[in-house]
Amino acid sequence: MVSRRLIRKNKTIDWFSEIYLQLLAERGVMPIIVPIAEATKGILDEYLKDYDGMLMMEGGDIDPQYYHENYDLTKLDEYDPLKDEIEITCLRHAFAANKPILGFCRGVQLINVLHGGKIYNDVHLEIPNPVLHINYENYDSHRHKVILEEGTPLFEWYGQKELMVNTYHHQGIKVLGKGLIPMAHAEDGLIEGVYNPAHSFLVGLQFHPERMLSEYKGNQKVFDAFTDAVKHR
Ligand SMILES: [Mn+2]
Repeated sequence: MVSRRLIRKNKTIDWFSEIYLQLLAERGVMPIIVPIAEATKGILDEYLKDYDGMLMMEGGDIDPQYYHENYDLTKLDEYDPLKDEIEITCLRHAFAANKPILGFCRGVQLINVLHGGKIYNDVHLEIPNPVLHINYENYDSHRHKVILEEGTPLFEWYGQKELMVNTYHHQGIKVLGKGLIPMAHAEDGLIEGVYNPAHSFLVGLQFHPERMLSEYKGNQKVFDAFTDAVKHR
């Protein structure tokens, strides 16, 4: 898991959504957080020799160079080339080593890029008649519908065809990467969940089960499935 650098009260802080730490620790998995620091690059290879799985969380926009598009970098939100570089190094390693991978929000977008897919720079501008994917006034209470695909791990975990999910993203999967299977989509057609059946465990969700834990039993099952894969390697 890689941290996120934010400016708070004019100071740079390394931030991490602590609910992930709790959910993993509750399942007997000790999370290790990789800091966004220049020096991390020099020691990353050593640490990538011994780990059991990779969780990629939310964050700012991915540099479009990683999906071969030219875009005005000044238009990106929270552009952090060092975070991009560190996360993509980690993900490529976990992918090549067939280690369990779970991604949320930016994490699913990174997974898509890893598979050669492309990203919408702004879903609300580029998708015709988009549903609201982010409510800037209130991230936590926002919900929109997703429709699950039967026969996928996501459907197995939730056991129902439709969910109302918490999302807060302005980017999203535009062209699905090779080898990824869609598991859920919003009513505007945007893919909100993917997996790669050829990998030991590789799941990406655009929505946030960790922020709506009391609403569906399936939310916990997402983390059960990931940590089971991590522990049984
Ligand atoms: Mn959404």
